[in-house]
Amino acid sequence: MATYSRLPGSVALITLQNPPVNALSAAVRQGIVDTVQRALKDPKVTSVVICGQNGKFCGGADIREFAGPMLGPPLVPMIHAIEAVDKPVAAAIEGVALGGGLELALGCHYRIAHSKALLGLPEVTLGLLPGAGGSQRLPRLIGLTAALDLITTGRHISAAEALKLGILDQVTDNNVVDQAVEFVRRVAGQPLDSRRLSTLPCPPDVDSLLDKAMVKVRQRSRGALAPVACVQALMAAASLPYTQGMEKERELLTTLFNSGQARALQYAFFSQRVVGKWSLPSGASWDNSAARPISKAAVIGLGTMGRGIVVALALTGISVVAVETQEKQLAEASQAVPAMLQREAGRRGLATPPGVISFSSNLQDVSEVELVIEAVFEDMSLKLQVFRHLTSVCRPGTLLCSNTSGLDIDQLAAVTQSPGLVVGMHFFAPAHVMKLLEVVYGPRSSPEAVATAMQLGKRMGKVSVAVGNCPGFVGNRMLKPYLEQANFLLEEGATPQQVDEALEEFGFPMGVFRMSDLSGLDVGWRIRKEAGLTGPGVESTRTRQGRRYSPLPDQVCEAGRLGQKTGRGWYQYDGPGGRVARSDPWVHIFLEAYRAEHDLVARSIAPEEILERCLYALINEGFNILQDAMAAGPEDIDAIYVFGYGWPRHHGGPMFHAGQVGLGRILERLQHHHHNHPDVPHLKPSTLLRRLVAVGSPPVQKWREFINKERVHS
Ligand code: 3H9
Repeated sequence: MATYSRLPGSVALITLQNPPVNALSAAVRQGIVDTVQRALKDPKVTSVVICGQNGKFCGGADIREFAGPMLGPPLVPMIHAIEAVDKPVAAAIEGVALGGGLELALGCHYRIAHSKALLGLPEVTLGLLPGAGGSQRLPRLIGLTAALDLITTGRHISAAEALKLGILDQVTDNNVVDQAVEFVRRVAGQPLDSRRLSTLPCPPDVDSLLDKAMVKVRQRSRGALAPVACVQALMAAASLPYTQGMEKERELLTTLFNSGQARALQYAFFSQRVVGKWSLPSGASWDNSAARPISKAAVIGLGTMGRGIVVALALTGISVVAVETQEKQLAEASQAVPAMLQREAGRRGLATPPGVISFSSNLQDVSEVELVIEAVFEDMSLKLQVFRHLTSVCRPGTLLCSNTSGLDIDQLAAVTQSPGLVVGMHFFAPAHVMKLLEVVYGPRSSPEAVATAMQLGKRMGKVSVAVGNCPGFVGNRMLKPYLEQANFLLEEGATPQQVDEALEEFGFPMGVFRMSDLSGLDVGWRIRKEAGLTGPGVESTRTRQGRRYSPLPDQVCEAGRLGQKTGRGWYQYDGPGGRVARSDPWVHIFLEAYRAEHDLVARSIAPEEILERCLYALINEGFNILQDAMAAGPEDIDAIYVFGYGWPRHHGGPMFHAGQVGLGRILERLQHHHHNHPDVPHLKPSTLLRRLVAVGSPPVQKWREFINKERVHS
């Protein structure tokens, strides 16, 4: 797990070996302790280089070990022992030095990295802080301001930036181990005192930088504990001697480790990786289905979504034909898209955007591409028309994808010559920025088509999740009962602010009403009109199509209040396009009149009930989705909600949260609410939830196995 070799010229080489990222497992830590001892005792060794196998220095502590008892030598004394060695020790950093990996390097006397290496202290993203001395050594090396930035954001930085900050002593384009060996040979015999970071003074916080940072972090973290603890650890570094600072670091780390948040964030880390290993009910999966290489693609429709998709594709280096049949829209897009591309390329540190974009008003121009993404208006008859056209224009074998947020993929596939080559690609706005992509497979989509769309999503830097073809797919299907409950709560006496505040307190960036105002209330209104739920001739009752219905959002739209774009919606704004939501007396008068009209007596509703009704209805639909095999496992649902719907990451995702609350409790509360609202089917507990409770509420990691077993037996 750590090998030892003596190179000519008295240099000991210690190589960490724990694929794929050389994480610091118990065995690796033991290996390091043993090999460092060996180097220390060997009189022929004058200096030491520590490197990682297979082009990766170290990805940090082994996150998989966090769930069990601590075994093997602890990291902190191991790093102190390295720092105390009286022969120069250098870290030869290739690939990554993250978390405990960078902390190990900070314990070495010198750090030499390859120019392509990435460094960082991302513990905060796992609900932790750099707990192996990183919070105390880094500010001593690079100052408080830079350390604060790296530790509270967890961002990965390039070797060039790390050199500039003073984390690295040298950056090379050549073999990093050779360079490090040469480096330590050169410095052998020089005094090491100034290289031992723990012995250096930490710059004091003269400008109350950390107090100001604490205020900001508390505002921004929306209930997340780790960013606050990171600032507290830096405060300790700035105000206490090193040993006491380390004690504070340990104390804060223990608190975080024992918090549900760290478990949730570590689960979120692994679910992001689990969804990449997709599988379909047919048995096709990531490891038995080959993706096609894509170098030329087309996007049809250059509205907001289409433009974002063009940019996302071009950034991967794909040549894009961007088609828009309306001349005005095409003219606007051909101005806007290159500017968007340039901006986004700049933000990603690319000097020139890699892809080539050509604009056209002629659908014929897509005949030579390998993949088409249709992004026209969300209207089935229009999309069918485009697909009929595409299947006659494109060469055989072209993959046809639809950017839809919930329409039937199979219906689109049915009008093409090769239904197996049709999949949905549900992007989220803005498509070149948002991380989530739902890849929707219909009953006839081929494994190759799914594999290609998943692979393309990955190339675009997205978290791609394969989902089944049902109305709303996974994300929007679950959103429906959530929104529905929010409306029912208004009918019963809550205000939009009370609902939003409860959800924002839970950690959502925006409550449902502020979010609806931002996206535009007419989007849902149009969908409800198409579904025959509202519109001329439909009676304004609280029951539609045999179930409870709230006409409140329709009536708000009928009053011309479409959200931020009209300056009024559930809130009032300074004017059309205004961003700051203020309570609107009109809404309160409107709600009172509505309740009077329907003989509803307003009651005071506690935030706990708001959360239960909204979140448990959403979670219940998640169980229905798992039962219907529209998502392969709870991790898929959780990744969708964390990356696409603003679910607070420190709550892991809706299904993880259900496990944390306790499945028995969720079931009991759903039963209670369904009893009070028997005409709301979404509150009726899902059969899968009942079955899981009946078998003793297994942890979320076991649900997939349980569901698959049940499926085999049914
Ligand atoms: C820490 O260090 C705490 C300390 O301060 C001290 C406390 C006392 N452990 O992402 P990939 C697995 S906290 C275990 O697909 P990439 C990963 O699950 C740690 N496993 O590859 C996956 O497994 P599988 C701070 C890990 O090339 C496989 O490796 N460190 C770890 O796209 C490949 O991963 C971090 O937060 C780990 N530390 O990206 C870094 N890391 O094949 C976390 C990865 O079974 N890691 N795995 O699905 C990363 O950010 C990325 O994995 C990395 C590679 C950039 C390294």
